[in-house]
Amino acid sequence: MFEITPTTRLRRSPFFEATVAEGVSGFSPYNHMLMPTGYGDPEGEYWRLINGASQWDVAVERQVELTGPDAGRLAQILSPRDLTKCVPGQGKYVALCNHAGTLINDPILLKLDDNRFWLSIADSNILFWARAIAAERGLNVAVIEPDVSPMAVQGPKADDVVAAVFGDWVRDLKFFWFRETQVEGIPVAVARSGWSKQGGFEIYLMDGSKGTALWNIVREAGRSWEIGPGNPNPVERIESGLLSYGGDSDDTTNPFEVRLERYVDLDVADDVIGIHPLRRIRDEGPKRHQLGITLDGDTPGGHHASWYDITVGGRKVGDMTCGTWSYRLGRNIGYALIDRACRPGDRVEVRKDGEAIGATLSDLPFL
Ligand code: THG
Repeated sequence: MFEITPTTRLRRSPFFEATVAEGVSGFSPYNHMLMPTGYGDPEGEYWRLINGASQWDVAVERQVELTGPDAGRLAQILSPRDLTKCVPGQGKYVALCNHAGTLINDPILLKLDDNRFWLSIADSNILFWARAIAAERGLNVAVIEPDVSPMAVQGPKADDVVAAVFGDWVRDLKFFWFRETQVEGIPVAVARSGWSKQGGFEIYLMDGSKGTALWNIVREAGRSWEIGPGNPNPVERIESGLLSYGGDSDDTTNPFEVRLERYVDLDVADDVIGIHPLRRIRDEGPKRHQLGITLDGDTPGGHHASWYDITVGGRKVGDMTCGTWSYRLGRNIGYALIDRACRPGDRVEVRKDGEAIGATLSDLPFL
């Protein structure tokens, strides 16, 4: 076997040492950083997320800060979701598109005040993109990466853990809303957020030298609820229907194809990037859509590291973009990015390692 050679271009998170102390067993590059991908017990880590509290280093969700008089204008130009009603302390899930209406990232936008926003990004370079757009549009705004690193606490016990650290006010936070505060002198923002459907929070560390300290504060507070380490969980997120940008999307995917139409407001201003092609795609109807797919058989299969062709009668109709063994369903499930003519209930084949595996399409989410 081989190893990934360390370089300064594959940045470590402020929580890196803490995750090593927890026994991290793997990493994957994400946004030019190392993202923990497990702690040696995939099934145990899954059930901890479903039944308890799971602590994640998600500093790879890097922040792009927009600051200045035109920060709000730039945020709206970048996002085809109407932001006029977004107020300080509120976050929103947004679908960034390019000039062709192709999805280029799906960040959470946090409005800190009228002149300051964070885009908490998925895996693509939005710092370069936002700077280029700001310059081309002549906007008075600085685009920088602040010293901000998210840590997630997810699962049904997450409310108790995070309330034990910060107080009961966190229980009243609405989804994607956040508040700036501090714990033992460490500056943070606490948001109800996270890439699972089990509920929970994200704690945005605002001092990268305090990663281990913050990790251990949460870990200690979580003892009573048997908190333990985890990571954005590929099994739970597929069961729950969450999108993985760059995993389930390719270089031509638009938001309508991957169930993000709720986040596209077609009547935003004409200067919003991609809005013209998005209006046209909406009128004509997207060519593909995203469905669930369940493989025949009940032998646990592995995770996907590539897309597999989906065929009907030997003809390719789409791609299986992700797949996993579902512990709760006892089946191999995944997503299909597939011709609009294919419908839930249809039978298809997945071409995997020279085999044709029978499968059935379904609506999402699975659970
Ligand atoms: N946390 C932070 N930044 C992130 C992510 C995160 N950046 C990248 C990536 N994850 C963004 N992707 C998503 C995708 C879906 C959701 C959150 C982040 C999500 N969706 C819910 C749903 O689809 O049901 C609810 C959306 C809504 O109600 O608007 O939660 O995890 N900091």
